[in-house]
Amino acid sequence: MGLSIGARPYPFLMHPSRTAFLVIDMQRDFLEPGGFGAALGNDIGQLRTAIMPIKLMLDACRATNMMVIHTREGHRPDLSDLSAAKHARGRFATRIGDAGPMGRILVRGAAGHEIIPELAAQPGEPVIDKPGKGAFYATDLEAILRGRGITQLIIAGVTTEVCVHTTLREANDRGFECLVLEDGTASYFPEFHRAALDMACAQDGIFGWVAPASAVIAALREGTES
Ligand code: C5J
Repeated sequence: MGLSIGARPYPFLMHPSRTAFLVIDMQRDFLEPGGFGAALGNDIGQLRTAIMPIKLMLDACRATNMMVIHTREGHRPDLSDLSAAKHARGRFATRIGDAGPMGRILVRGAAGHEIIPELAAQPGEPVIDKPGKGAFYATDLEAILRGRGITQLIIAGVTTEVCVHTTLREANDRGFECLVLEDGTASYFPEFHRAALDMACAQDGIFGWVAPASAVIAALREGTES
């Protein structure tokens, strides 16, 4: 029994009561001017295409009581959970922990660390603060998912080839079935976005499935288990 979703490389059988919608790092620091993404020289406009598909998916999950979890990449104010290697990466003037227009970059409590207002978490939706790229590294995400009996993840957020892909791989190795939303993810580099999605479902689903948000939303709305 389950809901059949048209996906690559073949239909995904979703069981909503065992599925969580995992929204990765839709933070002001990545999507708004003056944040970490912009400080690294990226065109933040590339990421904003993911906002509406995620919003529609959030609406559908909330209407059908499907579990929603958000993540935020960032660090403690004393930066004790920031490795020297991550801190030193890149050769830009502004680094993690430095002051920016939205407060200290990628630091918990700063305005830039918050989820963009359009996609803010609702009461009861866990928000996982993660110091790494993967959402399972140094977090209690796995315990929360296991505690709720979750076996399937619909993954969205930014960026496709960095935090989304790292999380997809971590989840895959932990035995979760994963579907990535192709229009609910985005990259500063469109060619990386396309390649990351192709990599996710190559070899008959090496890491999982890929589908547009509309396919998942239609199945959820229809709700007819096959
Ligand atoms: C990056 C992320 N790209 N959330 N973080 O540094 O993908």
